[in-house]
Amino acid sequence: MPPADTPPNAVFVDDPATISDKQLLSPSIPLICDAGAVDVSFRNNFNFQDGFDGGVLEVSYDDGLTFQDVLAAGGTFVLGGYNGTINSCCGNPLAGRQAWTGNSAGFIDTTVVSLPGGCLMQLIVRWRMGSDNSVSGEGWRIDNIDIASCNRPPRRRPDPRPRPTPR
Ligand SMILES: [Ca+2]
Ligand SMILES: [Ca+2]
Repeated sequence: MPPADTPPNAVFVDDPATISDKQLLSPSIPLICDAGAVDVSFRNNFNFQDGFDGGVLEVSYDDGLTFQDVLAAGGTFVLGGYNGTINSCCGNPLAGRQAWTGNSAGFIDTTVVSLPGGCLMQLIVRWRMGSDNSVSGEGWRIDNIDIASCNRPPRRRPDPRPRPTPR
């Protein structure tokens, strides 16, 4: 698989033939009141043992105390959502969950997830890869991560039009 979408590098994790649970966390991002949706986008390149190893995207709104899948948190994939389910047979920590699995055959279209905004919360986004107890894959590469929250400016009232002065 190509090593990076934008040279020289990308985040990489291997897919071993043993049970593993590996995570990449974003910095803790403060969400202010009335913030709009949080959009997370990234480029995704994976080659996992199909259906047995895979990756998911999780989110915490309490500064890392608890995480849940972006879909359980009310997020929606705008592009590039999960493409399979992890088999429950063989010890994968992500057993039974929807995930990215199999071979994407290189970097695929930007994945975008739209997450609910919040008020005075600490948001952390977590990429998490789980593998089961046999058969390795190449792994997972992630590049060009962008996390954006748009707090729309308050609508301005149009200035009153000056009335023509009667003459
Ligand atoms: Ca890069
Ligand atoms: Ca495996």
